[in-house]
Amino acid sequence: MSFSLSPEVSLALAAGRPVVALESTVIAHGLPRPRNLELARRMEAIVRDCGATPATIAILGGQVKVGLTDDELHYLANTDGVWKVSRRDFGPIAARKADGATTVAGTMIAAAWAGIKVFATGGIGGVHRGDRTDVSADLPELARTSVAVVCAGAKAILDLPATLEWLETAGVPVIGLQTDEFPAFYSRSSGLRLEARAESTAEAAAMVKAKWDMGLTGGAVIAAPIPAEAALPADEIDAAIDRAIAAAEAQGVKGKAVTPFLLAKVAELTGGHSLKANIALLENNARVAAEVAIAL
Ligand code: PSU
Ligand code: MN
Repeated sequence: MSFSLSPEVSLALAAGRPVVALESTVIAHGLPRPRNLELARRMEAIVRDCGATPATIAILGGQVKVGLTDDELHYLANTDGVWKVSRRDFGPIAARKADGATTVAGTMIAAAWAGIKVFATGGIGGVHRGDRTDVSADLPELARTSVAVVCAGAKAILDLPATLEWLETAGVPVIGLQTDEFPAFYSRSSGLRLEARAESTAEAAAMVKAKWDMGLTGGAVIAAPIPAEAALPADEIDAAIDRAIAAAEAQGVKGKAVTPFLLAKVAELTGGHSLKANIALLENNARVAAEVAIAL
């Protein structure tokens, strides 16, 4: 079996205690060193402080690990050449016995295998603005795999209206946590209306549970806006995103390299403001996800 649980996660699941899955692409490809390792440790600590067990997911030597040791987190955060693993990559990476960081889609697959229902990330992937044929594998995964994903919306580098339309067609509920709008990752509002608003993490959990209790499979998006004090003004971030997308097109950046390239470019163009915002929303999402896992 090429999936394995850490002893801590295994015990928590066996005892029916709440567990929160955490992804590793944000560690290996989404944030610069050494902020990536600090953030990974911080998210685990927040989940623990809230009373749930964190399960960071990655692939080491071809083995899918659900729950990492601190040494493993350190390795992942500081090693070059770690694969970015989405659904299509599981077979090749297992056969090659390589190391990989899981995306939202990849993390959902491993969480579902382990029986973990809630997962915290920064922002889900979606339909890209520059090239609309570039649709993140996160979207079809949300349609098929029964895990609730807590995020601050889709990354603002994306085409947010097209991403929401995709989710609607695929039947994925998008639940706004104390908001009627789809949050825009670095800022709290996008102007895009959501139909499902939850007043609390308990209500968001109830909406997801009701879906699954009715026999409807597939995931859900729980969208928590970035905390107000960390949000960036829309005009500052929009200008940086436009320039980042133009740079990606000019340099011919393609495929799975697009998202890491844009995130790094936006961080550079905002003088690190976007990085600060990204870390604040990730920490907030860890707390929200722990509350949802406890309520479930
Ligand atoms: N959110 C972040 N930082 C990230 C990502 C999301 O704040 O690095 C990652 C997630 O792992 C997501 C991936 O699944 O980007 C999407 O990549 P792509 O667009 O290539 O599907
Ligand atoms: Mn893509």
